[in-house]
Amino acid sequence: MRLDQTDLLSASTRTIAAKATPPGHGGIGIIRLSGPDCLRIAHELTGRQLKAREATPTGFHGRGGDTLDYGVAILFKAPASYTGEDVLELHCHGGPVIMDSVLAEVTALGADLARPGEFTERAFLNGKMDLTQAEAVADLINSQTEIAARSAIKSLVGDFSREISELSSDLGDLRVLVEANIDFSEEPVRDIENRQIKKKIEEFKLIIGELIDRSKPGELLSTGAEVVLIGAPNVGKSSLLNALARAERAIVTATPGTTRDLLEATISLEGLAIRLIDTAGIRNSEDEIEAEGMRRAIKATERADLVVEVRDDSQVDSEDLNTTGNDFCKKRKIVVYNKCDLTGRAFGESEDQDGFPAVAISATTRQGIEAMERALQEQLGYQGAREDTIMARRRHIEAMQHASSHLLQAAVNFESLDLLAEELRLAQKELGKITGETTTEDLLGDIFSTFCIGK
Ligand SMILES: Nc1nc2c(ncn2[C@@H]2O[C@H](COP(=O)(O)OP(=O)(O)OP(=O)(O)O)[C@@H](O)[C@H]2O)c(=O)[nH]1
Ligand SMILES: [Mg+2]
Repeated sequence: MRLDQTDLLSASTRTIAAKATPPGHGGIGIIRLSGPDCLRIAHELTGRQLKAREATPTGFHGRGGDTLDYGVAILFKAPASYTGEDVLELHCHGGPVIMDSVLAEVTALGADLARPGEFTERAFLNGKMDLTQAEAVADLINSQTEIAARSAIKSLVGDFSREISELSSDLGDLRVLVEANIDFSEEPVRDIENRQIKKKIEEFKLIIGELIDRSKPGELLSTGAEVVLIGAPNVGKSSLLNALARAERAIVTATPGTTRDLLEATISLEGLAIRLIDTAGIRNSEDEIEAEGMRRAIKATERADLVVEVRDDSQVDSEDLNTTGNDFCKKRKIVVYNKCDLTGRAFGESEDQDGFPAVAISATTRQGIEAMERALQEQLGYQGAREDTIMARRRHIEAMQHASSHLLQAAVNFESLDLLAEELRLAQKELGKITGETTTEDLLGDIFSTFCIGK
């Protein structure tokens, strides 16, 4: 259900303020306010009556009469603003001391510091955007690759919402047809209508299936993936990280036990951001620092999306990782045979003796690295973003899957019009969760709390 008028009123009684630009030194720093006190605060701070949507060069004055900064103020009158409320932007000089003093003044004049995502939350509550668009704002800000940003923009302008809304509205039409039949249930449902309804349900299932397929790469795009490189000392984990990152990020030496702590590098494979984590080599060691490094390495594999087990192909007798008591086999894993320039093993993708996907490479000559990149994408389930990839989140995909299983139930319960109507209603409700027509306060809290402050 869209939140009703009383919710809107209570949301807008507080005027909120936050820095809208990142901390640090910059040419300009913006403080943004939203809420009913914007006009009054603007007047008290600048001594002027601001005209809407006009950039006004002005001093920002403290209550004691001192000038805190000289900048530009812009007022956006409700409802033509980002949040749908009165919004005031104060463009200051971008230094932390100045920004802090102007923000402190604004709060002394009655504004509250905004919670993370509160501006966008208000935009949602005031009907300026639906929930997928609000989420796309965060995804756009957080996007780590150009392709991720492009997909987020499509969701932001409402492409995904539009597809869901159209589907939901068509589903609504079908419900009307079915429910009309319930009302006249003493009359047998005409065959032709029966066939029509069945056909429609099948169509909806196909459309949702296709939307889910287009969303899956999008989910990975928005979150990125974490891949941990693990293996015995000296097998070439750090060399592999450097080869994949195309930079000398990690120290490489011929001495086993070179890497002690976790080291990260982010790479982009066809728009997918992958956080690679290099780790300390696993072996039996009395060294306290090395032991802590290994503990961290094993911990890193627990939260990783994929483990890459690197083996030295020129040292066939090297200790098997699984004999060290750590069973990495439960994880999604790729085995990498490294140093194949020394052994002559054919470069490229294959399988290891336990059936794990394997790649033969040389981290130093870079042979097999492209096959390695392909294997990473395959094992992460990323087929590359297409023009129509949807920047989806897990909750969107789950809602679509639920809607799809209600449609399946609808088809099963076809003979009972009551059950059929109920399943269609539930399917429509799931779609409503995506755009935020049917949401709980908890869900909204979860979503907006992950935003940055000032957005
Ligand atoms: N010939 C050859 N040597 C390699 C290859 N990859 C790594 N090496 C060498 O193997 C040695 C160890 O490489 P590292 O990348 O430091 O190995 P590591 O697994 O990170 O080692 P630790 O940090 O000690 O666990 C270095 O002397 C590298 O130059 C390769 O593909 N071919
Ligand atoms: Mg290393």
